[in-house]
Amino acid sequence: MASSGKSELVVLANRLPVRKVDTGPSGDQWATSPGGLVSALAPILRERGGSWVGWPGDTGEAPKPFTHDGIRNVPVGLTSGELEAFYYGFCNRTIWPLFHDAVRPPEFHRRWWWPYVEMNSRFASAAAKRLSEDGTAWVHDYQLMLAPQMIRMKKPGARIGFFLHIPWPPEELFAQIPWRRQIVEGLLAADVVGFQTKLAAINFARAARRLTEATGSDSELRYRGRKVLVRAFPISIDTERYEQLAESETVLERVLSLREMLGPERRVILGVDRLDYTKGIDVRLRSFEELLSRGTVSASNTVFVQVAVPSREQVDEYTHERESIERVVGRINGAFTEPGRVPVHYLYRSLPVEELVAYYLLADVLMVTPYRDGMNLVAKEYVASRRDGSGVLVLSEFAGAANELRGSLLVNPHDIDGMAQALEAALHLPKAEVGKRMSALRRVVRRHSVFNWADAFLKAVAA
Ligand code: GDG
Repeated sequence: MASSGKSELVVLANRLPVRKVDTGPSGDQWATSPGGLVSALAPILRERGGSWVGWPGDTGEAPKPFTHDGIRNVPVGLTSGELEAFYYGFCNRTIWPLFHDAVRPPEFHRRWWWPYVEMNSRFASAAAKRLSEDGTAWVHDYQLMLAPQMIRMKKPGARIGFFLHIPWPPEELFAQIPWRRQIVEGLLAADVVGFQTKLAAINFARAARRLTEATGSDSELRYRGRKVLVRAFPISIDTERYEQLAESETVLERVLSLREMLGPERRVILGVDRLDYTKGIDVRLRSFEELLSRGTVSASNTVFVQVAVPSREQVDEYTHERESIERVVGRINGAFTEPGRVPVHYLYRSLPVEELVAYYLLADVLMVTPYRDGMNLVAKEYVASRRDGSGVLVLSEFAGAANELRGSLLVNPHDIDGMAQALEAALHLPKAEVGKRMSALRRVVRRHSVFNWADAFLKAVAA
């Protein structure tokens, strides 16, 4: 912390890195939220006396700034109306579908846009108040695309970095949004605009040249006399943590008991996703159904475990998606269950991380088949957990992770036959081939952790 009480580094993200676990007579009790981003940024923030600006997770008046585990948390409040319009509306019914190739039609409403502007301004003001004159602000994700410009206005001498966790859509799609120019201008005030993939970076640079007076190349734009670096910084995971979990006693014991319960003779296919219509859960299950109906696999020799973590249940498209997935699960289990052997185990809940890793270890095949995904960390976590070099990853060519994880079996998630074929191939891949592919995958994930990612991003912002 600088002597002025200001921070050299301020992170802005939709959520704080903590969640409230209790409110007692001694005040609110907080616990650090699990997740790669928090583990990567926490040590950097602690070292630099940094602050994290974010929403604490419930509506109403925001608590005063507080320090938890060595990090200064600066809560930004949202009323329930703002949550509805800003978060469930503009963020999750306009931007989210539009930026994921419009797999659901995005909705454009002026009544959602203004709360988006207002919330960005609230986050930016809270950050600017904390930030030293030449400090660094690191803004995260699609909820805060106007914040870089708003911070720049208050702190012209600051270094500002923005990282988008989701894809940036092709030019023709992005051009649909009525507020396209404001969004691009919001981002161009940053010194570095980072994306998961090169394609996303190129899409952004094209939009910037088309919609604003920005000039320059796909990797470096000039805008109002400043240089803006536009680059891919593929995010990763805390690789060591998954490697350690994968050899912990709790996890290994759980693997044994789950194997016993699922049927030791059965091959296990796994899917793990937030229940989101971008993740392609339905078509993935239908490709398994295809193999069951052809008799290639049966409930007695194969089981599909699908973990679907509840997400954005207030948005209609998510309830529809859930209903549609549950119909497919019911249909498959109705048609193919054999006494004591259910083909699809569907878990609509979040699991403790030890349980999750136990499933990673049980799975002969992991299917990650989103229609579009910024990166997909589940794929990388699976690879990190497979220390013995076994396991096959079936991966959508439309996930950012496909650029790096070349040892996977790549599929088009819209193609049921192609996916059924890939799944069958995955189940029958010769052992040597499995080992070769997994060791190629493990080299990538071990070489590049979320710590390297954060380091590379902050170095680029400081340059
Ligand atoms: C966005 C982008 C990008 C899942 N189920 C459980 C559980 N998880 C954890 C996984 C993983 C995380 O949630 C999901 O991350 P993904 O990357 O797969 O997907 P999104 O949530 O859509 O994330 C994405 C990411 O941001 C980072 O930039 O990769 O493209 O859409 O870490 O392990 N964790 C626990 N129990 C579960 O049941 N404990």
